[in-house]
Amino acid sequence: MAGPKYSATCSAPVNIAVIKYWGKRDTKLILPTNDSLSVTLDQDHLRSVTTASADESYGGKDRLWLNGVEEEIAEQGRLRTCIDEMRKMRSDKEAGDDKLPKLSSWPLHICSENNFPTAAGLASSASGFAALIYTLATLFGLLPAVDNSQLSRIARQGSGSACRSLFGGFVAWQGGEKADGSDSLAVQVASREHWPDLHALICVVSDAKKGTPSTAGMQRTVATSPLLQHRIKDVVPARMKSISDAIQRRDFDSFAAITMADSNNFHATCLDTTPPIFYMNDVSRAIVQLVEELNRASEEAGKGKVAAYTYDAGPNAVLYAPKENVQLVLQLVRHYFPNADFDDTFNLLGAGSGAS
Ligand code: 2P0
Repeated sequence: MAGPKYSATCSAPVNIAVIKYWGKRDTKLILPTNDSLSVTLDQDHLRSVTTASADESYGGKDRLWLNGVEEEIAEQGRLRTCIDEMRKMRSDKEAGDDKLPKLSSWPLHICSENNFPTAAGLASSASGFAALIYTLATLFGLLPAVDNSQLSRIARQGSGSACRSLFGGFVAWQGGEKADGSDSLAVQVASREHWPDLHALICVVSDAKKGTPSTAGMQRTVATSPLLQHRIKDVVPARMKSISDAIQRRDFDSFAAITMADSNNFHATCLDTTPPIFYMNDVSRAIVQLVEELNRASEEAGKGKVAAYTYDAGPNAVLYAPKENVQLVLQLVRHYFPNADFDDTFNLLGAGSGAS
């Protein structure tokens, strides 16, 4: 039997924030309490690949398979919102050209897969929603008239961090001020090619599922943490500017100092939450000490920082380092943590170009 006439396959990589998103001012539209900034990783290593097809013969409803298993598309859910928004864009396009096939009125079949084990404890919602939105934009023939920032506004409603995976390189999510979310979108700060020397290492400290899911955890922080208010008003705005400047200058020392400070500030707000949220474990903290010690010794010898650590809503360490330091960092981490499971360490040489 012939396949569907209209289908598209695209992929999007994972991104790792250096200025963290933590907190929503609107939970339905997914509008953040602060701006954030991330590095999009290499397409070859950690990415979601999505195929979407539209066909009149599919019958009543849209269907979704995640890593081969069919999932329910909840009526009030985020996925429904994303599909509806993309369909509306297609329907507007069809309204302006009656020769276009009416894809907007046909059911969709969507299959999404990650090329990394979900058990690795690495967030897949960012790459997953970015891949979904880019694939639907391709299927519906919306590109390039609709640009990636416009698409990021929709990906954001799937999962906040997903808006940043539409772009490669260094990406800011401008939180925006408007209540309708129209100014809450991602922009590229610098391309990957701007700073090819910067590399990322992911150390899988634990592949256990995290205790507090981010969506629930961040709203508990919004509701109870006085420190978060300080972070939103006084800490993040200055850091967004200084880390963007550091990226423009390819200044690793400043980039590393801000990245580590922001990771620590984010985990401090988690600890300041009632009841407190713990994402880092003893191994995570020992890696912090190792990197701090490496940097101190290097700076004492008149050289720059060797690496920077950052931790998301889990114990796994992401280390950023100039290429020349990657092997040293990898060797030291393996040497000092021989019993930890670093077999899953991803050596990310290079970073990708966003959704494609
Ligand atoms: C980030 N994280 O900036 C931060 C750092 C975790 C720690 O974005 O509720 O999965 O889907 O918008 O995007 C995790 O939050 O949350 C996250 P939702 P998301 O990468």
